[in-house]
Amino acid sequence: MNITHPYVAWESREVPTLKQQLPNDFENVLKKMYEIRFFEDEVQDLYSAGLVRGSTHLYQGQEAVSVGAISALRAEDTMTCTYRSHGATIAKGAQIDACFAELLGRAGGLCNGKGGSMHFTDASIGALGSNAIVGGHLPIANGAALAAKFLGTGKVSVCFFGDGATNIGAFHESLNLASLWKLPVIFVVENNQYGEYSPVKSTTSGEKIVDRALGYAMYGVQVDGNDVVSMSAIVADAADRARRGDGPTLIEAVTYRHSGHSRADLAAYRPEGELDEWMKRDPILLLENAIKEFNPDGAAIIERIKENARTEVNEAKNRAVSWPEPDLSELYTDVMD
Ligand SMILES: Cc1ncc(C[n+]2csc(CCOP(=O)(O)OP(=O)(O)O)c2C)c(N)n1
Ligand SMILES: [Mg+2]
Repeated sequence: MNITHPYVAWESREVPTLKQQLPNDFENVLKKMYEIRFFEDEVQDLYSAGLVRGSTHLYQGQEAVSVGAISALRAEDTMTCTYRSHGATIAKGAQIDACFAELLGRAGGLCNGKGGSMHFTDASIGALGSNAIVGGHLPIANGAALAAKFLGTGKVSVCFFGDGATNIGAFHESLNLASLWKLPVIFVVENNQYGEYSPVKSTTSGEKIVDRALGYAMYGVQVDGNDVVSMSAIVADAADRARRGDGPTLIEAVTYRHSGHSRADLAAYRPEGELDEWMKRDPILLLENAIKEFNPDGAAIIERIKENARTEVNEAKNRAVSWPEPDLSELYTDVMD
């Protein structure tokens, strides 16, 4: 299928890559990616130690998507995401100790320890919520965008969701309305190749998910989600268009989750060698390689940033572990009756 429709004209656009340039602020970008990676590695350990109730969905391998996207946005822009939420929420600027505390059910957590892994939310930084209902947050992203348009704040609403969500009614309803009303939304589908346990090709019609933009007269672009420079450039363009009043964009970020769907899933359904191939394109490795390529002191810079991130994440975990659970008198606060 060869689509040459104007709305997917970006297919032929030159997208900058890590082979050509570093992110402007490459030290901070790398640090954020390490923070997310080390955070998720710690979460795996905390979960195995029985300290995390419920399940968790880890983000290792997808760091460049949210870090790249959010690096192209303004602090006041809003963000919504799925239950695989730790990465996007940290990328948006959440305090890491408060994230650990939320997972551990401690007071001082993002939601006072009452939401857990699948409900990371921090409205003070524009992280408007993580959602366990697949596709459930796309209408919420539209709502944030409608508010921005109505109030004239100039804010953009970025919405991260999985490939599986593109088969849900709320995806289609939200894209339709966002396009019709020219809402300042950026829909970022993180195509990590799998739904819960099924390969995307076994559940999703069409050649590329991004082609679905066409049905809603919306700009769409497929991008290498493991290349933080490409991610950032495409989101910067989408944000410009949104702020100009030209409406939403669908971005398909092609990426891979390194671990199983959730902690109960060993991902035995993956073909042999697939993970190894993707590990060669680990988004952190790609950025490290580019830093070494473009900077004679690259290796030393990388080591310094890595150690800083490791120490900060470790200290944040130790703080959160020492915090108390919410007081019993808090049982009925922050809940709906
Ligand atoms: C409406 C709804 N249907 C089914 C589920 C069960 N479920 C949880 S995660 C998931 C897979 C979603 O895959 P994808 O959108 O690709 O996101 P990923 O987990 O890969 O990030 C499913 C079917 C759910 N939570 N909500
Ligand atoms: Mg998926």
